[in-house]
Amino acid sequence: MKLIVAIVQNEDSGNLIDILTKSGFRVTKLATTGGFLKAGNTTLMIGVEEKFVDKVISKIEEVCRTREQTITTTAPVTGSTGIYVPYPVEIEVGGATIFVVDVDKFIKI
Ligand code: 2BA
Repeated sequence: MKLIVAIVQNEDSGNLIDILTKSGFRVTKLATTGGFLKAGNTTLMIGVEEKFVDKVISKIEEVCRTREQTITTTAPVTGSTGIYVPYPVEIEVGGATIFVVDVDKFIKI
């Protein structure tokens, strides 16, 4: 058995959970926060037999979009003035970050 851990954007999570559950997969949703943006995202845990891993990944690919996000960073005005000015930088977030890990034991009581 494998555990798929998928970090997705909040905007995609509802849709993705619906599609996965309708396809017969079980999903646990965790509310998480990205370390870089310090903004909310969603982590999904999906336990599946190995033969279904690619199917789940293709569902994630179907739903999760890459989005541009603007962050503000700072840079010195000129070398030695000690003055920093904020300026916007575009970054690309998502579609999804996916980890597939081996499950040693799966117990349901
Ligand atoms: P965050 O850490 O908030 O990162 C959001 C986006 O910021 C990233 O999108 C990436 O475009 C950018 N970014 C992150 N670290 C950066 C850095 N050191 N320099 C420049 N840009 C940086 P994604 O790569 O799509 O990642 C989305 C979210 O997935 C991340 O949110 C984090 O929560 C998770 N994630 C990504 N890679 C991970 C990893 N190796 N381990 C654990 N979580 C990861």
